[in-house]
Amino acid sequence: MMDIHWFPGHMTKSLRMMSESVKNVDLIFYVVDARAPKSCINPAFSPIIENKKIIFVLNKADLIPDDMADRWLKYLKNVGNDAVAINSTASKTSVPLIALAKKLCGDKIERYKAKGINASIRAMVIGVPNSGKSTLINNLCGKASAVTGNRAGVTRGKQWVRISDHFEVLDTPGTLYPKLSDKTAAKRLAFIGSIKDEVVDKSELAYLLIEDLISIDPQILENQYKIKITEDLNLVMSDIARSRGYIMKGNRPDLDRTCIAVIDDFRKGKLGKICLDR
Ligand SMILES: Nc1nc2c(ncn2[C@@H]2O[C@H](COP(=O)(O)OP(=O)(O)OP(=O)(O)O)[C@@H](O)[C@H]2O)c(=O)[nH]1
Ligand SMILES: [Mg+2]
Repeated sequence: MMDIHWFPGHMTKSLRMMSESVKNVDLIFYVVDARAPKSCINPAFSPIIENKKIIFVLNKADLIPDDMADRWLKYLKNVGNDAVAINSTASKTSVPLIALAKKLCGDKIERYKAKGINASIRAMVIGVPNSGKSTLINNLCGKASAVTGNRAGVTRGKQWVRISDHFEVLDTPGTLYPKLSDKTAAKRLAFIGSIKDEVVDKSELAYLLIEDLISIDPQILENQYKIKITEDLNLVMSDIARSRGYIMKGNRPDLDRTCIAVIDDFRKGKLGKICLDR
Protein backbone atom coordinates (compact mmCIF):
# COMPACT_ATOMS: atom_id res chain seq x y z
CA MET A 1 0.00 0.00 0.00
CA MET A 2 1.14 3.49 -0.87
CA ASP A 3 3.20 5.22 1.77
CA ILE A 4 2.88 8.96 1.88
CA HIS A 5 5.90 10.89 3.08
CA TRP A 6 5.25 14.50 3.77
CA PHE A 7 5.92 17.06 6.44
CA PRO A 8 4.08 16.41 9.69
CA GLY A 9 6.13 19.15 11.40
CA HIS A 10 4.68 21.73 9.08
CA MET A 11 1.14 20.48 9.71
CA THR A 12 1.63 20.47 13.48
CA LYS A 13 2.54 24.14 13.17
CA SER A 14 -0.60 24.81 11.10
CA LEU A 15 -2.76 23.10 13.68
CA ARG A 16 -1.18 25.18 16.44
CA MET A 17 -1.82 28.34 14.44
CA MET A 18 -5.39 27.20 13.92
CA SER A 19 -6.04 26.74 17.63
CA GLU A 20 -4.76 30.28 18.22
CA SER A 21 -7.02 31.77 15.52
CA VAL A 22 -10.09 29.86 16.63
CA LYS A 23 -10.20 31.98 19.80
CA ASN A 24 -10.85 35.10 17.73
CA VAL A 25 -13.72 33.87 15.55
CA ASP A 26 -17.48 33.46 15.95
CA LEU A 27 -17.90 30.82 13.31
CA ILE A 28 -16.07 28.22 11.27
CA PHE A 29 -16.57 27.45 7.59
CA TYR A 30 -15.36 23.86 7.36
CA VAL A 31 -14.63 23.35 3.66
CA VAL A 32 -14.67 19.78 2.35
CA ASP A 33 -14.16 18.63 -1.24
CA ALA A 34 -17.45 17.06 -2.37
CA ARG A 35 -15.54 14.34 -4.25
CA ALA A 36 -14.31 12.92 -0.92
CA PRO A 37 -16.12 14.61 1.98
CA LYS A 38 -15.41 11.91 4.53
CA SER A 39 -11.70 11.86 3.73
CA CYS A 40 -11.58 15.66 4.11
CA ILE A 41 -12.94 15.58 7.64
CA ASN A 42 -9.78 15.83 9.68
CA PRO A 43 -9.99 14.17 13.11
CA ALA A 44 -7.19 16.45 14.30
CA PHE A 45 -9.55 19.43 13.94
CA SER A 46 -12.15 18.07 16.36
CA PRO A 47 -10.60 19.07 19.69
CA ILE A 48 -9.70 22.48 18.27
CA ILE A 49 -13.12 23.42 16.97
CA GLU A 50 -15.42 21.80 19.52
CA ASN A 51 -17.71 24.41 21.14
CA LYS A 52 -17.60 26.55 17.98
CA LYS A 53 -20.42 27.20 15.54
CA ILE A 54 -19.57 25.27 12.39
CA ILE A 55 -20.98 25.35 8.88
CA PHE A 56 -19.82 22.53 6.63
CA VAL A 57 -19.26 23.74 3.08
CA LEU A 58 -19.57 20.90 0.60
CA ASN A 59 -17.44 22.63 -2.00
CA LYS A 60 -16.86 21.57 -5.63
CA ALA A 61 -20.42 20.22 -5.59
CA ASP A 62 -20.41 20.78 -9.35
CA LEU A 63 -18.03 17.81 -9.63
CA ILE A 64 -20.37 15.21 -8.08
CA PRO A 65 -23.88 13.99 -8.93
CA ASP A 66 -26.66 16.12 -7.39
CA ASP A 67 -28.15 13.17 -5.51
CA MET A 68 -24.79 12.49 -3.84
CA ALA A 69 -24.55 16.14 -2.79
CA ASP A 70 -28.05 15.89 -1.30
CA ARG A 71 -27.13 12.72 0.56
CA TRP A 72 -23.98 14.26 2.00
CA LEU A 73 -25.86 17.37 3.11
CA LYS A 74 -28.47 15.22 4.73
CA TYR A 75 -25.79 13.17 6.49
CA LEU A 76 -23.94 16.23 7.80
CA LYS A 77 -27.18 17.78 9.01
CA ASN A 78 -28.29 14.53 10.64
CA VAL A 79 -25.17 14.46 12.77
CA GLY A 80 -26.01 17.96 13.97
CA ASN A 81 -24.22 20.39 11.68
CA ASP A 82 -25.23 23.20 9.41
CA ALA A 83 -24.20 22.41 5.85
CA VAL A 84 -24.43 23.93 2.38
CA ALA A 85 -23.30 22.64 -1.01
CA ILE A 86 -21.66 25.07 -3.41
CA ASN A 87 -19.54 25.58 -6.51
CA SER A 88 -17.19 28.34 -5.41
CA THR A 89 -15.97 28.99 -8.94
CA ALA A 90 -19.40 30.27 -10.05
CA SER A 91 -20.09 33.84 -8.98
CA LYS A 92 -22.43 34.68 -6.09
CA THR A 93 -23.05 31.03 -5.18
CA SER A 94 -22.07 31.77 -1.59
CA VAL A 95 -25.07 34.03 -0.96
CA PRO A 96 -26.97 31.29 0.98
CA LEU A 97 -23.84 30.68 3.06
CA ILE A 98 -23.67 34.35 4.04
CA ALA A 99 -27.36 34.29 4.96
CA LEU A 100 -26.84 31.22 7.13
CA ALA A 101 -23.80 32.76 8.83
CA LYS A 102 -25.82 35.89 9.62
CA LYS A 103 -28.64 33.77 10.97
CA LEU A 104 -26.22 31.94 13.29
CA CYS A 105 -24.23 34.98 14.44
CA GLY A 106 -26.35 38.04 13.69
CA ASP A 107 -27.13 38.53 17.37
CA LYS A 108 -23.52 39.59 17.88
CA ILE A 109 -23.95 42.58 15.56
CA GLU A 110 -27.14 43.58 17.37
CA ARG A 111 -25.57 43.20 20.81
CA TYR A 112 -22.68 45.48 19.88
CA LYS A 113 -24.92 47.91 18.05
CA ALA A 114 -26.89 48.37 21.28
CA LYS A 115 -23.60 49.51 22.87
CA GLY A 116 -22.87 51.79 19.96
CA ILE A 117 -20.10 49.58 18.57
CA ASN A 118 -19.81 48.60 14.92
CA ALA A 119 -18.92 44.89 15.13
CA SER A 120 -18.33 42.25 12.46
CA ILE A 121 -19.07 38.58 12.32
CA ARG A 122 -15.69 36.86 12.11
CA ALA A 123 -15.55 33.53 10.34
CA MET A 124 -12.56 31.30 9.76
CA VAL A 125 -12.21 29.00 6.78
CA ILE A 126 -10.55 25.67 7.45
CA GLY A 127 -10.05 22.47 5.46
CA VAL A 128 -7.52 20.19 3.83
CA PRO A 129 -5.23 21.66 1.13
CA ASN A 130 -6.81 22.33 -2.29
CA SER A 131 -10.40 21.98 -1.05
CA GLY A 132 -11.18 25.47 -2.36
CA LYS A 133 -10.95 27.63 0.77
CA SER A 134 -9.41 30.63 -0.97
CA THR A 135 -11.79 30.29 -3.92
CA LEU A 136 -14.69 30.35 -1.47
CA ILE A 137 -13.31 33.52 0.11
CA ASN A 138 -13.08 35.18 -3.30
CA ASN A 139 -16.65 34.13 -3.97
CA LEU A 140 -17.78 35.59 -0.64
CA CYS A 141 -16.17 38.96 -1.26
CA GLY A 142 -16.88 39.01 -5.00
CA LYS A 143 -13.29 39.67 -6.05
CA ALA A 144 -9.91 37.95 -6.25
CA SER A 145 -8.60 38.79 -2.79
CA ALA A 146 -6.92 35.47 -2.08
CA VAL A 147 -4.48 33.55 -4.28
CA THR A 148 -5.83 30.21 -5.55
CA GLY A 149 -4.34 27.33 -7.56
CA ASN A 150 -5.04 23.73 -8.40
CA ARG A 151 -2.42 22.15 -6.14
CA ALA A 152 -1.84 21.64 -2.43
CA GLY A 153 -0.21 24.36 -0.38
CA VAL A 154 -1.09 27.53 -2.28
CA THR A 155 -2.05 29.61 0.76
CA ARG A 156 1.00 29.97 3.02
CA GLY A 157 -0.19 32.18 5.84
CA LYS A 158 -3.46 33.39 7.29
CA GLN A 159 -5.19 36.42 5.78
CA TRP A 160 -8.24 38.40 6.92
CA VAL A 161 -10.55 39.42 4.10
CA ARG A 162 -13.47 41.83 4.54
CA ILE A 163 -16.70 40.58 2.97
CA SER A 164 -18.96 43.47 3.98
CA ASP A 165 -19.40 46.09 6.71
CA HIS A 166 -20.34 43.42 9.21
CA PHE A 167 -18.49 40.37 7.98
CA GLU A 168 -14.85 39.33 7.91
CA VAL A 169 -13.36 35.98 6.94
CA LEU A 170 -9.98 34.45 7.74
CA ASP A 171 -8.28 32.37 5.05
CA THR A 172 -5.92 29.70 6.37
CA PRO A 173 -3.39 27.31 4.81
CA GLY A 174 -4.74 23.82 4.15
CA THR A 175 -4.21 21.41 7.01
CA LEU A 176 -3.79 17.65 6.74
CA TYR A 177 -3.97 14.97 9.38
CA PRO A 178 -0.83 14.87 11.55
CA LYS A 179 -0.80 11.12 10.88
CA LEU A 180 -2.51 9.75 7.81
CA SER A 181 -3.23 6.38 9.35
CA ASP A 182 -6.50 6.05 7.47
CA LYS A 183 -5.25 4.59 4.17
CA THR A 184 -8.52 5.04 2.31
CA ALA A 185 -8.65 8.70 3.26
CA ALA A 186 -4.97 9.11 2.40
CA LYS A 187 -5.29 7.81 -1.14
CA ARG A 188 -8.45 9.80 -1.82
CA LEU A 189 -6.85 12.99 -0.50
CA ALA A 190 -4.02 12.31 -2.94
CA PHE A 191 -6.48 11.73 -5.84
CA ILE A 192 -8.15 15.11 -5.24
CA GLY A 193 -4.82 16.93 -4.99
CA SER A 194 -4.82 17.60 -1.26
CA ILE A 195 -1.46 15.94 -0.80
CA LYS A 196 1.49 17.40 -2.67
CA ASP A 197 2.16 15.40 -5.83
CA GLU A 198 5.89 15.51 -5.05
CA VAL A 199 5.41 13.17 -2.09
CA VAL A 200 3.29 10.51 -3.78
CA ASP A 201 4.16 7.96 -6.44
CA LYS A 202 1.93 9.01 -9.31
CA SER A 203 1.97 5.59 -11.01
CA GLU A 204 0.92 3.83 -7.85
CA LEU A 205 -1.68 6.53 -7.26
CA ALA A 206 -3.16 6.08 -10.73
CA TYR A 207 -3.57 2.33 -10.23
CA LEU A 208 -5.28 2.95 -6.88
CA LEU A 209 -7.52 5.49 -8.61
CA ILE A 210 -8.65 3.19 -11.41
CA GLU A 211 -9.26 0.45 -8.85
CA ASP A 212 -11.45 2.86 -6.85
CA LEU A 213 -13.29 4.07 -9.95
CA ILE A 214 -13.97 0.54 -11.19
CA SER A 215 -15.44 -0.40 -7.82
CA ILE A 216 -17.82 2.57 -8.04
CA ASP A 217 -18.83 1.93 -11.64
CA PRO A 218 -16.79 0.20 -14.42
CA GLN A 219 -18.58 2.39 -16.97
CA ILE A 220 -16.73 5.49 -15.79
CA LEU A 221 -13.51 4.29 -17.47
CA GLU A 222 -15.26 2.33 -20.22
CA ASN A 223 -17.18 5.38 -21.41
CA GLN A 224 -14.35 7.87 -21.21
CA TYR A 225 -11.64 5.73 -22.81
CA LYS A 226 -13.75 3.37 -24.93
CA ILE A 227 -12.23 0.31 -23.31
CA LYS A 228 -13.50 -2.88 -21.73
CA ILE A 229 -12.74 -3.35 -18.03
CA THR A 230 -11.09 -6.63 -17.00
CA GLU A 231 -9.76 -7.93 -13.69
CA ASP A 232 -6.18 -7.17 -14.74
CA LEU A 233 -5.43 -3.53 -13.89
CA ASN A 234 -2.21 -3.59 -15.94
CA LEU A 235 -4.27 -4.50 -18.95
CA VAL A 236 -6.78 -1.77 -18.17
CA MET A 237 -3.97 0.80 -17.95
CA SER A 238 -2.45 -0.46 -21.25
CA ASP A 239 -5.84 -0.20 -22.92
CA ILE A 240 -6.22 3.36 -21.68
CA ALA A 241 -2.73 4.12 -23.06
CA ARG A 242 -3.70 2.75 -26.48
CA SER A 243 -7.01 4.55 -26.42
CA ARG A 244 -5.20 7.85 -25.74
CA GLY A 245 -2.50 7.06 -28.30
CA TYR A 246 0.28 6.98 -25.70
CA ILE A 247 2.45 4.44 -27.50
CA MET A 248 6.23 4.24 -27.41
CA LYS A 249 8.80 2.63 -29.70
CA GLY A 250 8.12 -1.06 -30.30
CA ASN A 251 4.38 -0.50 -29.89
CA ARG A 252 4.69 -0.47 -26.10
CA PRO A 253 2.12 1.52 -24.08
CA ASP A 254 3.56 4.57 -22.30
CA LEU A 255 2.21 3.72 -18.85
CA ASP A 256 3.93 6.56 -16.97
CA ARG A 257 2.31 9.15 -19.21
CA THR A 258 -1.03 7.33 -19.00
CA CYS A 259 -0.98 7.29 -15.20
CA ILE A 260 -0.43 11.04 -15.09
CA ALA A 261 -3.21 11.58 -17.65
CA VAL A 262 -5.76 9.49 -15.75
CA ILE A 263 -5.17 11.42 -12.52
CA ASP A 264 -5.39 14.66 -14.46
CA ASP A 265 -8.63 13.63 -16.18
CA PHE A 266 -10.17 12.74 -12.84
CA ARG A 267 -9.10 16.03 -11.24
CA LYS A 268 -10.45 18.06 -14.13
CA GLY A 269 -13.81 16.29 -13.95
CA LYS A 270 -13.35 14.75 -17.40
CA LEU A 271 -14.39 11.32 -16.09
CA GLY A 272 -17.78 12.72 -15.17
CA LYS A 273 -19.36 13.68 -11.85
CA ILE A 274 -17.93 11.31 -9.26
CA CYS A 275 -18.12 11.14 -5.47
CA LEU A 276 -15.55 8.69 -4.11
CA ASP A 277 -16.80 8.64 -0.52
CA ARG A 278 -20.13 6.89 -0.43
N1 LIG B 1 -14.94 22.76 -10.05
C1 LIG B 1 -14.65 23.46 -8.95
N2 LIG B 1 -13.38 23.84 -8.70
C2 LIG B 1 -13.12 24.55 -7.57
C3 LIG B 1 -14.15 24.91 -6.66
N3 LIG B 1 -13.59 25.61 -5.65
C4 LIG B 1 -12.26 25.68 -5.93
N4 LIG B 1 -11.97 25.04 -7.09
C5 LIG B 1 -10.64 24.87 -7.68
O1 LIG B 1 -9.84 24.14 -6.78
C6 LIG B 1 -8.48 24.57 -6.80
C7 LIG B 1 -8.00 24.88 -5.43
O2 LIG B 1 -8.63 26.05 -4.96
P1 LIG B 1 -8.02 26.93 -3.77
O3 LIG B 1 -9.08 27.91 -3.42
O4 LIG B 1 -6.68 27.46 -4.11
O5 LIG B 1 -7.89 25.85 -2.62
P2 LIG B 1 -7.39 26.06 -1.11
O6 LIG B 1 -8.26 25.22 -0.25
O7 LIG B 1 -7.32 27.50 -0.79
O8 LIG B 1 -5.94 25.42 -1.18
P3 LIG B 1 -4.65 25.67 -0.20
O9 LIG B 1 -4.46 27.14 -0.04
O10 LIG B 1 -3.53 25.01 -0.93
O11 LIG B 1 -4.97 24.96 1.06
C8 LIG B 1 -8.45 25.75 -7.78
O12 LIG B 1 -8.02 25.27 -9.04
C9 LIG B 1 -9.90 26.20 -7.84
O13 LIG B 1 -10.25 26.81 -9.06
C10 LIG B 1 -15.49 24.49 -6.95
O14 LIG B 1 -16.45 24.73 -6.21
N5 LIG B 1 -15.68 23.77 -8.11
MG1 LIG C 1 -5.80 28.66 -0.22
